[in-house]
Amino acid sequence: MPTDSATYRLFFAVWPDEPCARWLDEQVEHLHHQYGGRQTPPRQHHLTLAFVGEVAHSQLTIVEAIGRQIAAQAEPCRLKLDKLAVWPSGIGCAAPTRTPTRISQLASALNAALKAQGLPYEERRFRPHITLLRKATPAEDAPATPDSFALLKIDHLSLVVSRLTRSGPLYQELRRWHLGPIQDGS
Ligand code: 2AM
Repeated sequence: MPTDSATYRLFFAVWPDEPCARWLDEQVEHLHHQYGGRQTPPRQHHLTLAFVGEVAHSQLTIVEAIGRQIAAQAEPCRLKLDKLAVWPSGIGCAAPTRTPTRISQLASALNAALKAQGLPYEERRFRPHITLLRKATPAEDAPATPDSFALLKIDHLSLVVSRLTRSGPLYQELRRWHLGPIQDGS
């Protein structure tokens, strides 16, 4: 049972559907073979739209209200994942060559709403990616362009809590809203 002093490490994200998740699983294998590192466990791949950070239990309802409102104002779209990268930070990821404006706007709207409510928000430029590896060894040779791509359906918004454990972060979806006008009163 949460107490008033409990804090939650939160972020807003989108989860891949089955075909996209399978494509990501294949790419993890390629990338891991070449760059090593720790693989993101299966079923934990996600696209972070806005990282919130630590918030108090009492602020949870405000974050939920932001998610519900922004999701209702957004329109579904798709993100074409067509490249792999290994960043100097050791993150190996799948990413889009091009980011549709709707997705950048969704990320900006979330961050602006968090800021307006005095909540923590991400100030760094939005760089859409799905983390596949951590602690990978970057090399001079960038990963080859995959011979296929996946379409990530941006049709919902999830509020996720991240719990740091000894074996890495564990993610739990707290809420999920469909993008577009509210239909079921949720
Ligand atoms: P990453 O995979 O590139 O680390 C949960 O930690 C999710 O929030 C991850 O997708 C993580 O991205 C993302 N994230 C974005 N900004 C973060 C930050 N400042 N600290 C931790 N995670 C962050």
